[in-house]
Amino acid sequence: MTGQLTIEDKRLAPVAEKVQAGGRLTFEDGLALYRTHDLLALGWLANSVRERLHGNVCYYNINRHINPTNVCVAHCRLCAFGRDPNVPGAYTMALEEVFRTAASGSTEAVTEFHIVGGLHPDLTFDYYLDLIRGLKQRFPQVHLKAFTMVEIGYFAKITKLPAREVLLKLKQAGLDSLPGGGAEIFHPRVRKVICDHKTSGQLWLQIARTAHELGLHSNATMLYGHIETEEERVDHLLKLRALQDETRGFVCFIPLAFHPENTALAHLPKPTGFLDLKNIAASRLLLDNFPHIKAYWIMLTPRIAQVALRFGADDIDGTVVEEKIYHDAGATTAQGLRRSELLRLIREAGREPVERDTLYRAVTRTADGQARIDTTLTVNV
Ligand code: V47
Repeated sequence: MTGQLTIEDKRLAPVAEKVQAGGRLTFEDGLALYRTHDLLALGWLANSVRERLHGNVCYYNINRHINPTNVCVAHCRLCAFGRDPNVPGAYTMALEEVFRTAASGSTEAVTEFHIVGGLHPDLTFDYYLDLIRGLKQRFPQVHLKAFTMVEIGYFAKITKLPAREVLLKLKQAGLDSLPGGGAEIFHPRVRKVICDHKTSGQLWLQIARTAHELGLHSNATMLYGHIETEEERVDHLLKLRALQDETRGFVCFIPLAFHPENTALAHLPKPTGFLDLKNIAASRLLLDNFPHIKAYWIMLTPRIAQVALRFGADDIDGTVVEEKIYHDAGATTAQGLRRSELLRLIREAGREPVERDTLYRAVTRTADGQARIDTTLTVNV
């Protein structure tokens, strides 16, 4: 493999040797990945790991996002989605509306609902339990990936229950796994500026640990391209890697590009395509114990997400149907994509599309479009 790799940046050479020998990268190696401009060498290395793990397969899913409320007490500077109650644009769905929304907008049977929302000052924890129960009752075949660690921390606060109890109650109600949002950058210097009142990085990790201990898988994210340093990115990734060594509960990592429009950080420049691909590649190389790296097309744009499939990513996410968080922050991508469009992106990149469920089990479709999940497969770690 070395023969095919031309390294322009000599600082990458020892890192490349380590990667090719299957070794674990250090903090300093991580900095070298972020500091290089030799994007092709970086991408080649990440692609070699991606192909070692997943061959030519690229995963996608048929999913639907649901955001029950945008009312939020956190007022994060990074966010354009949250609203105060009773201001123009603020909304909170009654449960029947959530159930109606869940059933709407998809042309074929979804296998996942991705449910996240604001930290609402008045909704009780029962609202969320009833939401999960109601969805499970109406859509028993759909995987419920709901509530970030930040929302779980907030439910613990309003109920005065330990996070473990909150998670257990949600699990009993029908919660299947948790999405990866709210992680941002764990370092307190950054959190103080971009999401001052949010769950700390340490608590985010602790809640993820607890969820994994209870048998709930989760994803993880990192929000990049705002005020964070390269050191803070590497620190974030290595904290995730350390927790994954303990629990093996993370399924997928999603680097999220910051969209500044309509946020209190609107003066910051937008992240570039170069930085997007660097983050995909660096995370594939540093997170050696994460099974999957997702190129979330909504935030990367389908164009960059497609290229990312050759820079370390093995997943392009899904149909989504209705995205609000990025679109409130000025995303110009579509709110959803049809399966045929995802297939085109994947095939044109020379990858073999495989429909998956949330836990990366292969999905086949019956003649009438219903999903059949291959339950003999476990999470592909
Ligand atoms: O936690 C909020 C980010 C996240 C902005 O688990 C912003 O499969 C950029 O976590 N610009 C929510 N980002 C999205 C998320 C996610 C997305 C897709 C798949 C999965 C998964 C998880 O979006 C938030 C925050 O980090 N965010 N505002 C913004 N202005």
